[in-house]
Amino acid sequence: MTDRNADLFERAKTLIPGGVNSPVRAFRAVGGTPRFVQSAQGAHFWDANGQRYIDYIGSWGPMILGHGHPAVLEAVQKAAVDGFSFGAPTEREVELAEAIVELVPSLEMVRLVSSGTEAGMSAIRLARGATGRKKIIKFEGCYHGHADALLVKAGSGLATFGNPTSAGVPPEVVQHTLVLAYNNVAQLEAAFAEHGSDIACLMIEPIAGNMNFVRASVPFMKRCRELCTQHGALLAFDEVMTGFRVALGGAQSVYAKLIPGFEPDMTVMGKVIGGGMPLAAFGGKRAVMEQLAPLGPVYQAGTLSGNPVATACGLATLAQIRQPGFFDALAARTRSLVSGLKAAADAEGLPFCGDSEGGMFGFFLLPELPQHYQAVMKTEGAKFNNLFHGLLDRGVYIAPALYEAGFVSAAHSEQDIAETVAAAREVFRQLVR
Ligand code: KE4
Repeated sequence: MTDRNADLFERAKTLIPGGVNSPVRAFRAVGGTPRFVQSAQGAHFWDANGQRYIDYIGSWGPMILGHGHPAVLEAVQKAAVDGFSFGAPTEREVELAEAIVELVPSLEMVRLVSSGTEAGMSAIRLARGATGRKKIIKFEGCYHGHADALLVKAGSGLATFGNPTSAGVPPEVVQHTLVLAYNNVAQLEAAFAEHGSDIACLMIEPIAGNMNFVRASVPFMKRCRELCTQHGALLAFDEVMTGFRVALGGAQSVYAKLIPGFEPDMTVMGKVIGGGMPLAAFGGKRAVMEQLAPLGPVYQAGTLSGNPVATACGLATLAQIRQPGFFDALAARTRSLVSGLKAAADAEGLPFCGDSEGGMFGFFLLPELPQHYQAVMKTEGAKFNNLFHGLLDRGVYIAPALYEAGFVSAAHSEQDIAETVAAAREVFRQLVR
């Protein structure tokens, strides 16, 4: 029997670099042949061979309701009939801005764009324009999209100005990007002591899903807030992954419960906000946001920004997740997955630790939860790759890279969780041999 995934991958590779339109999809970290998705429904998708998988990627976060939710499908179909794109303002953009500002109290205004990268890039430009400052702080292991200024890795000794992680990014472009270790208060304080008056913003993933799942500690997050306030820098939360995913109010609502009065100055959003369609956003206080064109001097624009079909998809998705009890149920289902995996790993004597918040989870084949990037990378890559393929062979699709988070949707049933845990137990048993 031919393997249509392999055939499609060979065809794709002659026309599309690496055969994919986003690198992580190529399975290069884990090896093997990517699964070409033919269709999806609920918590499952079917590949080009008709094989079913339980989907724990969900398009890397957007599909929080599961694939093909009827209310969302109906909203998108109706919007499409009314028009795909106008390049002119629409009522739904106002409705979506109202919903976002209502659900994320730190925001007074938002600007809709088409991708998380575009939102993050624009937020950085706005922070620099609004403060008149050049430097930005990011953390090793956090990913904020592929804008040049953010494609930096820590210098040789951390807390140096970044070195480009990508060819094509001139060192001059990243010379003002300071890369610090996540959860390292001493480095943070030293950076502000030295550069505080020239720092435009500190951008952080509050729960770092691009390190699989690493929480910013409360003391660390408190100091980020205090030092930004003290030095007049903007605290920018990159909630592209955590926004409307870990809680209705995003990760900032989680930290507001732990740190009285906490809120960021700016927020970058994406993924869930578009429900699977190309839609992202960035927002903040009015005084900062009104620096944006056409009002202010900071230019930012987009042909498909606030696209009428995408805003319909986002609004229909938000309408579902704001239903009473939605996040309680989702968080409980996600916790049951992580605790089931932990029990299975313990039963087989495999080092394993996991964590979750709302519908986002992560786990490590390590004895304890890592607090920063260097610790995350202590995971044995080969062991993770064997786990990935063992699960894939059993119809369970997790992220094809150890540094990526996982996502549970409202469509994942107790049976899906039970099947996943049973499959994992078999694979764990093989891993410890
Ligand atoms: P996009 O440009 O891919 O829409 O968003 C960039 C981005 C920004 N900020 C955070 C915290 C993100 O996680 C992302 C994108 N996430 C990756 C998965 N880690 C998307 C998957 C991919 O690159 O194909």
